[in-house]
Amino acid sequence: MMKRITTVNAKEEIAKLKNEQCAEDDVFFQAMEEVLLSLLPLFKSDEVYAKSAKNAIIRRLITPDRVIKFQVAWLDDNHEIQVNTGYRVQFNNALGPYKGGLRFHPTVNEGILKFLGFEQILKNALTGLPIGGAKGGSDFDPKGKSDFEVMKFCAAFMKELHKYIGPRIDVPAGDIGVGAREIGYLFGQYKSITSSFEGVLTGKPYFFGGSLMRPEATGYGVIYFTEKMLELETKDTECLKEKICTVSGSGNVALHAIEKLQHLGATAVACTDSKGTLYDHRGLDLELLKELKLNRRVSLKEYIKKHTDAEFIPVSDYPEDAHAVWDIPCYAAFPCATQNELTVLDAKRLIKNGCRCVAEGANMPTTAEAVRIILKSDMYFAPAKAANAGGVAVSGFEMSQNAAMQKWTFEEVDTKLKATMEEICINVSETAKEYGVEGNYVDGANIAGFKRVADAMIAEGI
Ligand code: NDP
Ligand code: 2IT
Repeated sequence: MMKRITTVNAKEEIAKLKNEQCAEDDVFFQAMEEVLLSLLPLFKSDEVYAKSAKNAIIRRLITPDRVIKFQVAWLDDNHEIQVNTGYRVQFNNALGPYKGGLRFHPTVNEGILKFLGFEQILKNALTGLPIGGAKGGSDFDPKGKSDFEVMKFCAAFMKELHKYIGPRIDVPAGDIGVGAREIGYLFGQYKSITSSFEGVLTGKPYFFGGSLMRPEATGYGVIYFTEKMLELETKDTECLKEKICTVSGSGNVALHAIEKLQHLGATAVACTDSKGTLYDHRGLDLELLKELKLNRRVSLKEYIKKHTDAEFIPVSDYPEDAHAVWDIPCYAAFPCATQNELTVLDAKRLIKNGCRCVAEGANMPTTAEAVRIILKSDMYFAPAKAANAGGVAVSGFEMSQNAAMQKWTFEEVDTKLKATMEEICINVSETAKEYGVEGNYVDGANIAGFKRVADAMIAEGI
């Protein structure tokens, strides 16, 4: 008899996974559990997805197609050989070539990349573009390394990775610790090894094939999504205007989110780095932040040398499970640094301080319990896989431009990005409504993304 996916099957699947997981897989499990629980309204009401059990869709969706793990040996400036581990998790290519960023950070391990690769499948599906899901990276720490060392590392990393990627196979991009500099070095090495100049990476510098607006895309996209969500929920088309906002992180995503908030007349008063929270009640000086974090790559603490009445609150001033940035009263909070950086204590403080909206720029920045608390409150919540999809969407646009040997203008890309974020937001909101969970953008995003991937997997067979 045909096995049907029911609430019971999905719960069994979660229990089975819990038994199988190892410590490294904690975050992967957290991401999967959220998705599987979100799918329950779909399984309950939509007969078509009974088929997904017959096709083992859930099992296939949560199992990467392959996990590639390799040694990266490189020569540092002292002529010593350093050894790191490199990874590429090619998760699912039902909708198109594997696609997703590379993260260079000392915390990187297989579990983190599996969580990120899994999220990427559904995020990429939400963009409506023909791209599958993947993630990769290394435990290499670019901090404190010379440009030459970063180049040597990137070359050594690509010496192995090039075997597994290609414009129609797998197209990596940036993530934490990987920006235009690293993508440039990776691209140069790919070109040297293969003698082929092709769109094998996105996020390239503009003058050799990058798309205008790719650096801005994720941060701007988060704000476009939030604006649309607030418009749908409150009917106010200028919800963010003149509002106080807080942002975590001070990297690519955070700084461009702050920039777009400023364009819309909001005041971003706080951001963070791994050392602490910067609070400038008059509004952040974005030009200085870009100089410190993107050009000089130094601590945010340097900011108060110029703005002496701003405050820098070191991480050590707060307990491990709470963060100063979420203790600052605001209308909207934008976690844009890393996973699990907005905890239960933080969520409770945001609610107590009257915050109305949390929108995730980072991947899974809110802990599972904190999400539950926020969803129960009267706050609006924009989940990462929908809200931060602007980065990969513009990566998709870069792939189109490369394939067609074209260059689109900044305005063209921006218009397409805004339209994409609004379409994702409407799709997520309507899907939530259709499955009886109106206003729950977490369930809406998971169901809408899943349906697109499951439909392709069923149609393609095994
Ligand atoms: P960057 O490397 O440019 O910036 C990361 C920022 O987060 C830095 O301010 C860094 O602080 C801080 N940070 C990183 N790790 C930690 C940590 N463990 N604890 C505290 N702070 C930390 O990365 P991005 O801005 O590109 O990425 C930020 C988030 O957005 C990630 O979750 C990423 O997966 C997600 N994302 C990125 C996209 C992109 O296009 N780049 C697209 C979609 C999502 P410090 O400077 O001290 O290191
Ligand atoms: O998490 C993400 O969506 C990214 N790091 C961007 C991926 C991409 O391929 O542009």
